[in-house]
Amino acid sequence: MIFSRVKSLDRILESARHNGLQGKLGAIDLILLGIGSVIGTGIFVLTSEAAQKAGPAMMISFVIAGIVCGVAALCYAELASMVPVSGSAYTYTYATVGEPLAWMVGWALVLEYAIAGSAVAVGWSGYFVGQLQQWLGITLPEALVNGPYAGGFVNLPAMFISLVVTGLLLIGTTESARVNAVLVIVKIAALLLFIVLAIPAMNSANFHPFMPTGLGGITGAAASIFFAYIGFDAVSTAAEETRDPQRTMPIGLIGSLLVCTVLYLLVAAGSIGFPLGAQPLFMPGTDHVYIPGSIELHERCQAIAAVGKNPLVCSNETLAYILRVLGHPHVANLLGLVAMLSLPSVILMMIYGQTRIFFVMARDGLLPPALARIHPRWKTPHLVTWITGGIITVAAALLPVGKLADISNSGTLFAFVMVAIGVVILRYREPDRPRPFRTPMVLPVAGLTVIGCVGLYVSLPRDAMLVFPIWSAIGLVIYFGYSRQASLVGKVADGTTPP
Ligand code: ALA
Repeated sequence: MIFSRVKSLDRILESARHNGLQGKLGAIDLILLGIGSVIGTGIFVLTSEAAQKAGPAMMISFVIAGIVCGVAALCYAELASMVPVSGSAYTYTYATVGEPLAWMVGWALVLEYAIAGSAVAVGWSGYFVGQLQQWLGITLPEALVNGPYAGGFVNLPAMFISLVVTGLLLIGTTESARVNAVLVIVKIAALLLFIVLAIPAMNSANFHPFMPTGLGGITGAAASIFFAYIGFDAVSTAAEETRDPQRTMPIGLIGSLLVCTVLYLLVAAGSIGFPLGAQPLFMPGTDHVYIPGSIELHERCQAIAAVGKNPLVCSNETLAYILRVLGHPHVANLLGLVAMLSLPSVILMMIYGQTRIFFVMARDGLLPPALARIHPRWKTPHLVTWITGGIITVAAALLPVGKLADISNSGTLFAFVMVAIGVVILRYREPDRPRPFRTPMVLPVAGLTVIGCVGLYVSLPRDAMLVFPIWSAIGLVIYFGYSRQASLVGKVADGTTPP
């Protein structure tokens, strides 16, 4: 039963032709869309969490996570160019292994996109709070800028930004894509400025000890910093709004990931080499490091700050902090401002990706059809946008950034595995279907994707690892309780609806 109800590719392409969405985006728009969703909280904030887990060896963690995303992107590119319709991994799974697993992927993508949106909103909040202090001298109460798991009550700035971005998306894609393009350019400029100032100031002595937490620390940091790379697949969710998607999809996916990987490695090197280094904080008398985002680490950081020190791993606005230590306070404030202005574009892409996946699932009958309704004036799926915005706002209000990122990673890793399996199945099942982009060395590349994703998943903290099976179990109850009966593909198979 688990491999039942495979949706034919021709049928998928046919239903996309009557979608109501408009094809407006070109290759450059897609690369900007990709970079817009990839560069965000991961590099601007989670660099310090990666340092807390792996120390200077986080460089290796960045490389591992980049390789896993690189091979996954090669698989995505083949499917996105063959099946240029909204829905990304969900749609590909529907066409390869069938409805139950497609539902599971769609359900897992809620973790990827919605929870990632929340993580970025919390990352934004850190920069916002820092900027308020730097420019206006205003310090917001701790209880109102941290959720309960990070020693506060509610993260108000994160809630605020989630709601603003939801409103922006309701107005429509074109306006949002244009704003996104400007912000991406500013964001890249800020990272380049960081690299230009931090790399020459690097001190190689700070790279020792290189692996203070051993191999376990490196894989743990890779599983978390994986978050910094996700989002490139959001490009594929925009397929139905793209001109000439067969050509532009692979360019958008691989191009955006390449640009980001190069920038990340340089930023990571600069962060390790700066005068204070990137060594983790150990619990006194043990060889265990504090868990990033935990109340214990928060308290230890406050105690250290009270005596006038502030290690990298305690900073909520990592890159700006490094520049301050390097003696560039104005550039640091500028970078903080850029992060504050540009991270919302990442939230925007996450909500955008999520709404389009809900939209396609509703169009397939797996979610109530009202969700696929398009707003008459704005031409956007307004109901799903509100629902997604609501989920993101609540999660951002309550949880710390690292936990949200880890949870998001667990769903993403599952989706990547299904895409890698899907690409191989389709090679065997439909070898003659035109493939504008072919994944090179498909078996080793898909195999590496699966092994890499499973390896990263088992390296996640235990609570993040547990969220995924629990979330999937809830998903299965909804599938067998509602979606299986309501599915259009199912109705065609039963003969209740003509094909
Ligand atoms: N990769 C995106 C970020 O780091 C989700 O914010």
